[in-house]
Amino acid sequence: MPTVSDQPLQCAIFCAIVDNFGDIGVCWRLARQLAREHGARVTLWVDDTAQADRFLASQNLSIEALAPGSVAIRVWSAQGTADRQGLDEATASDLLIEAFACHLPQPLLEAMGRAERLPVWVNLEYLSAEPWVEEHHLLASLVPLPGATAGSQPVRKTFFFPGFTPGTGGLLREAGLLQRHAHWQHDATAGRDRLLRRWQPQAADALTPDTVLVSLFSYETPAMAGWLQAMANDEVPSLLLLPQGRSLAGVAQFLGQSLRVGGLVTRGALQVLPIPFVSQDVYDEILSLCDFNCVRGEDSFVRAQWAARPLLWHIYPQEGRTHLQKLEAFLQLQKRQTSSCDALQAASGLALGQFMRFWNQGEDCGELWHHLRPQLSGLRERAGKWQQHLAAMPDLATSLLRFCRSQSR
Ligand code: TRH
Repeated sequence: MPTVSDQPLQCAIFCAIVDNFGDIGVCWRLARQLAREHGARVTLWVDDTAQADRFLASQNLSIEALAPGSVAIRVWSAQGTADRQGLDEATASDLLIEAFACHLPQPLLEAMGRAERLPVWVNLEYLSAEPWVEEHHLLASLVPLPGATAGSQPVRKTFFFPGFTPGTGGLLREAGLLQRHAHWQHDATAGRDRLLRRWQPQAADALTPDTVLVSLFSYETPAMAGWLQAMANDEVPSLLLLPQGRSLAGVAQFLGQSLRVGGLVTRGALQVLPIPFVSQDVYDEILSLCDFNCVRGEDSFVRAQWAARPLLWHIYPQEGRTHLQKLEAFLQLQKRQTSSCDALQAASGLALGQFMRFWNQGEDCGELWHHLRPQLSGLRERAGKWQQHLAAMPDLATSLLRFCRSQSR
């Protein structure tokens, strides 16, 4: 049985980087919070150092420069870890997190089979608002370890689901995050000015009080052109912040020209400002200061909810269009939870839901945007209520540690 003493909690997180930055983005955020707020010694095991390096560079970090005693980043593969010591350390941890069902390497399972004391072993699942998540959260499977001594019992691996309701593990939310948003939003005009001057003073100078500030971090979709055209045709100006990534090609195609960071492009009432891929902390500030955020995958989607601003979720496309069910589950849950909103806010919530369905099915959203854009202030209030509702639940890192302690003696 695992034990957790007064010593700092030792935690190993195994992350397989499938694509993009979502897997490492979530694991890094969790690792950092466990270390900073809970004093844990965390090793984040990644299977792709090149991608990890790229991600850390975007966070102005490098593997070598990580503060000793907080989070260490090391490499694993299906063959195990670089040396035996790595396997021993992971086996000796108090909490072993297998992120997104990444399948621990066989040599580690064998080392666990030989160990006298085992960590609390958790499979951290993907985020979903589907109702079955509550039923599956904290279910365990019994895993027979290879090479375990005769008569030894299979080991419990617990499925830990992030989620939006108290019956789940909650969402990643570090201490002070909501206060930071409140601070940024307190004087949003000055904040926007400061933010834009980082990349293009001209964009800051052109900003008017009625400019709709939008951020776009999506996957490729044919829905994009109609939305951009609607902003270009609108009677109020929009400024689109476009971080480097997969949205770029679609916007460039719409504009009919190549784009470079800091190069402001104007089409009618729409201005487009390509910006660098910034650190997670600066990205939070962008989400906070924009009137509307298009986000994707898992982590940016969660961060936009903490920013309490209306969002468009470009959900990670899955085979068999199961992602559309996930989108619907989220929309329905949000509708139920914000039922105390007044009739206007409720109606604007429905319009936003429709916009997300169209976007995720690659349909033209232009007309919908004309209808939606004037409702942004009502949607903002609704997003604020949703943020408060979510913040009343324990955050994911705290829930994980509570679970770990409940399993220890
Ligand atoms: O990158 P994503 O699409 O990630 C994922 C992965 O594709 C994964 O395989 C899939 O399973 C999952 O989605 C559902 O989107 P996500 O989750 O939003 O991750 C992006 C990360 O990048 C997030 O941590 C925020 C961060 N980010 C920055 O640090 N700077 C930036 O400028 C931007 C735009 C994002």
